[in-house]
Amino acid sequence: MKRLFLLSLLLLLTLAACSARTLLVADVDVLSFVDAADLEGDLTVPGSVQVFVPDADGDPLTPDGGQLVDQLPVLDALAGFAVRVTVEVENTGGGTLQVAAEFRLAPASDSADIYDGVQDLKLAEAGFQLDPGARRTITLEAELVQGDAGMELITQEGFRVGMKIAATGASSVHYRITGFDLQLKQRPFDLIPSG
Ligand SMILES: [Ca+2]
Repeated sequence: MKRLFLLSLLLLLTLAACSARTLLVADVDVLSFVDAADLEGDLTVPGSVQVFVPDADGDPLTPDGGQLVDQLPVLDALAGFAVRVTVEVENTGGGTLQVAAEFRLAPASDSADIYDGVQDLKLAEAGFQLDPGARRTITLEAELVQGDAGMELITQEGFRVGMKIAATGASSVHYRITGFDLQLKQRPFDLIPSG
């Protein structure tokens, strides 16, 4: 898995008005850093199957450290964090499936498992029934501001993100991550070097 370096993101900083305050916003397209092979796959569902993406340990069916986002010079004083992930799922078999998905945030040190509730945090989840032949897009969204649980997980050492997609039933499913966008927000004052 490629590591996600954000030093160049300083070039991408754009001014944005937010609630009458000016924030510097770094937009990160995580998909552009993830190997294409990690973005989609097929699962046979004999009962219950879970897939963890992006994959960090060579087996998408086992929990791992997800995607490390590091080298974060803009995070001296983070004012906000937002994420929006879209995953397309299609029931390619003959049985009805129950599908559930969740998005997790973890500190850089949580390298073994960002899905076990130790150090990490679930920021968003969704679930629904998927009939044979049906296709649906899951959207997972979350936004954090200063003081929210989870903001302390994002430090100069970086942070980790990932998704768990679970399917239950007797069928098969094709999944594809179609969007994975992060926003890191900081007040301009915080960017002034302290010397
Ligand atoms: Ca963990």
